[in-house]
Amino acid sequence: MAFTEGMAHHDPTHKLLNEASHIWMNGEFVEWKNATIHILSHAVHYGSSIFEGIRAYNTAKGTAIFKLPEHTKRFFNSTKIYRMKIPYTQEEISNAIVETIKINNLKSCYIRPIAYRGYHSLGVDPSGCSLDVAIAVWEWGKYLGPEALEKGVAVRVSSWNRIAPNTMPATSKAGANYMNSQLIKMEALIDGYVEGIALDINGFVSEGSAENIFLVMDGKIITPPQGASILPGITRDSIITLAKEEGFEVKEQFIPREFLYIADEVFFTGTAAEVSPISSVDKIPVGNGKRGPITGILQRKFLDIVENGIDPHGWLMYI
Ligand code: PPE
Repeated sequence: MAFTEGMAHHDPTHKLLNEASHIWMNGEFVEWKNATIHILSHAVHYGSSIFEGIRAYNTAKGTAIFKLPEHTKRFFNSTKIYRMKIPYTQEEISNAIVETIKINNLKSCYIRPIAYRGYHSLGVDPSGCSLDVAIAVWEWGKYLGPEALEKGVAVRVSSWNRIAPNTMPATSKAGANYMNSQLIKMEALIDGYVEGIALDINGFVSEGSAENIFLVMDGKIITPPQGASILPGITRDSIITLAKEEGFEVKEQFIPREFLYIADEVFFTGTAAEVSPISSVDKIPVGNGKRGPITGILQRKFLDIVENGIDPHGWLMYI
């Protein structure tokens, strides 16, 4: 019996990739099926890859990428932490992303830039290995299921902690971090939940396997600080800005686990997950178990930008 049995059943997003036509690899477009690497590439053995997740939306005013400069910046920061040098400028990568969307003729898509240590020698020491870069795009639906944004998702607190600050840097979006995420996600799915919430090494709320988390308590919004082993989420940043503009108090603070059970509203943010309400934590309903009013307001604000192109901040880049 496969130890992953039951996951496909519970995971509403479990389906094959929607293949697009071309992938950008080291400056050239190759056909989707030919975008391969050698099995002895360093990244395959030691997790030495860095990636980004970006979305382009088919807004009412045309196709636009959400916060491209911020994602590109984080991509470069993530590599710098690991002493990796991307052999392109941020501008070249941004341009390549735009070109990749164009050549694939997609109106909306998920964008996956990845930098990885390539084929040279094996052994932990990566010196000598190339740093290869690829950019893929594909159509990706609602990450936590078709009804997640409206109805919310049932989550559990993971028995796995998030990576500790002195083990692997959470600020870097490294492929290797997602081994921890996979443990969190698989455990949740096998137990019938849609997602897991990891606590940090000190027992405070950290984040989901691939989402940041927010709580609403007595009209105030709180979210874990950078020190709680979170990825500095770009959607998280956007939601903090939007919430403050709406007049809400937003505090970044360490959050004890039990706040998840007594909060009026809890929601996830992420590029893939967007703004997704959490309906229950460990089977304890959040509020009345439905999307809360403040989550609703912030979700609407976010969707107004990416769907309707109402973009006073200039977060969209039309292509
Ligand atoms: N935390 C983690 C661990 C994380 O992976 C993401 C994004 C976030 C927070 C939210 O960050 P941001 O997208 O900048 O708002 N996760 C990406 C990968 C998902 C995947 O399954 O792959 C994403 O949402 O694109």
